[in-house]
Amino acid sequence: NTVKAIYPGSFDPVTNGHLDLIARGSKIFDHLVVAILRNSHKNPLFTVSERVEMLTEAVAGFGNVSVATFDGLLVDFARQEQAHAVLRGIRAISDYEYELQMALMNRRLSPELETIFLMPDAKYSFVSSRLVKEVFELGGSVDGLVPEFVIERLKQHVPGDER
Ligand code: COD
Repeated sequence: NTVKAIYPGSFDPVTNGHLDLIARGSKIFDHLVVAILRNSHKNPLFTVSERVEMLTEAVAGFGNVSVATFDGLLVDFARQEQAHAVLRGIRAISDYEYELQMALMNRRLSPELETIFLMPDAKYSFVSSRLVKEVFELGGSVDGLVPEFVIERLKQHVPGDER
């Protein structure tokens, strides 16, 4: 009996907080699928293919982690993948309310699919894709918060960046 989980998100871009969660998830589940939402209402900085490339590079060291994209409802994608669980991260109390709403809505849509929450190492509890982008765009350092190759990609997206 193998247990498969989906770790869904925007990953715009992947951060070391996401990777901390992926590392924890890869130890618990037999297979973990990191799934990037395609049709987000958010206005992303990176295209879906750039996010796939970055995540693929980031998870290359894990034998049981793959990268996919999905459209539409997460529960439909999970069913299609024959996944047993959804993995989500809780950084602070502020994440909890939104995560609880989604988990309970997903349970209503697909009662067998469990949402499992893990918390990252405390040193990543303040890291978000949104703040990484904002700090970088305003000239601040994001060293240690995202993989090196993400910093290289961020440089390509900020016009005239001399770093
Ligand atoms: N440390 C640990 N975990 C973290 C960190 C960190 N520093 N940063 C983020 N995380 C966690 C987040 O808490 C989240 O669990 C996950 O990593 C991904 O984060 P994001 O921000 O990339 O992803 P979101 O929150 O934008 O993803 C939202 C979904 C794509 C999952 C959601 O919109 C969805 O399922 N959409 C599909 C349509 C659908 O089914 N809608 C109904 C939902 S009830």
